[in-house]
Amino acid sequence: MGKFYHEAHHVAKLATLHPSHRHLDIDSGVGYNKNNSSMSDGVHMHRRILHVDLDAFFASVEQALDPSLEGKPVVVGGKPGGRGVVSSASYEARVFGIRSAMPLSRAYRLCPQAVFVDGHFSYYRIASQRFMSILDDYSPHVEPGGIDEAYVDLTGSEALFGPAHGVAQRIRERVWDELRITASVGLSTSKVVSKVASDLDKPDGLVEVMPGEEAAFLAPLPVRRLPGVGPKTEQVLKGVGVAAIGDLAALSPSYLCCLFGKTGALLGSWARGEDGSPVEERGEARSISRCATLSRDTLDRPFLLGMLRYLSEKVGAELRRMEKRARVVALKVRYADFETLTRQCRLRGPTDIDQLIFGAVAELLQRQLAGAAKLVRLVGVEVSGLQAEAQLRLLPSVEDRLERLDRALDGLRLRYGYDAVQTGRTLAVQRRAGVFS
Ligand code: TTP
Ligand code: MG
Ligand code: MG
Repeated sequence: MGKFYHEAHHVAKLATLHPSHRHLDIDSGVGYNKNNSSMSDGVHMHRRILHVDLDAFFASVEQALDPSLEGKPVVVGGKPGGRGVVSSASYEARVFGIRSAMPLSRAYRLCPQAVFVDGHFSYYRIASQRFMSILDDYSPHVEPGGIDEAYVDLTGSEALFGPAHGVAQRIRERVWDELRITASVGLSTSKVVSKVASDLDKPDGLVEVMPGEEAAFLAPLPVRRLPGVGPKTEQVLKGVGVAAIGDLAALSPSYLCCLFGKTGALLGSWARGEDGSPVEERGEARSISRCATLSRDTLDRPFLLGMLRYLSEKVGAELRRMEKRARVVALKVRYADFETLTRQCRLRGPTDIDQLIFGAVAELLQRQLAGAAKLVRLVGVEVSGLQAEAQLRLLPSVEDRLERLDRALDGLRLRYGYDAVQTGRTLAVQRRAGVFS
């Protein structure tokens, strides 16, 4: 296994914090319009939307994991004797006509010397997450369109990152640098046009469609290139003499409605390069929680506080990993008779600091247990009201120092395990309950 992927989930965040921008000799791809200037952006405020899609994704990860597969035809989907289909074929395999969704037996007949692998889905997940987090560095508006592709809205980010074309190029370089996978990018004023563009010069391509050129760009392409046009739609269109997207664009909305119902009109607008749909933000986690059922029911305060400290640290580490801060902290208590309650409080400001989360939850516990007689069976810590990390403060504060300390501990624990560093409180818990094993 490539060491790189082996440790991928550990280094993911480091890589994002310290982006490497080493120059790479990557083919810069073709531009549909050689004039890459986006001077008109300031005047017309055209949207600048990228569609980024990784090339031969599963097969490329296999090649990155095992360098002996580099440059070889690789087919992911299973052994050739199997009854499955190809999920991904490297571009070296595509030369032989092998494509996704083709029966493996047929792929084998086309290219018996290809390397057939079952695939490693957990690595595809890791690579996908790392890919998405690279995109997150350039825009808050990143909408995944599948495991290996996403739309990125760069509108208005020129002052920060420079022209969108350069950002597209940097993203491609970083994906190669950090994942050893080539990415193809389409850049235009809409999702639909960028999606078509990213597919046009695969692999390792970058195609930019200038504002105002959308319809002309699409017109000569076969209708199958348009999202939403599958084999059936293609057949119907062929039946009425439509083969190119330009022919489709010329049909009236009412005629398209007759052919395809409501979606017909939409197809017509897409064919003209008209698509105002926004890049949706990702459905993010709304809360983070960790709880623990105690090894025995208890009312022992130091023990319960130690456990809450441990859970606060877990929640805090997850917040820092997600680069989020929380405004609301909640305590969950389940008593021995299974009565369960949640108490929450709002913090003065959003935080990702273990000590502040613990402080809030400890206070809630003290209040909750004042005068309580029932033994506690489970405790939990939950944070919500999540928001992106605040901007840097001008002057370093106590909080900044605490946060730096927490992050340093996160790093140590990633390498040496949770037990490597403990506070007095959690040590007390470990001695008594052995909970961290
Ligand atoms: P795609 O991006 O459609 O294909 P790809 O990345 O393999 O190749 P391309 O260079 O043309 O983008 O799909 C991404 C992954 O999804 C692909 O690597 C494997 C999986 N997949 C399947 O399992 N079955 C399929 O039929 C398709 C199309 C994809
Ligand atoms: Mg792909
Ligand atoms: Mg894809």
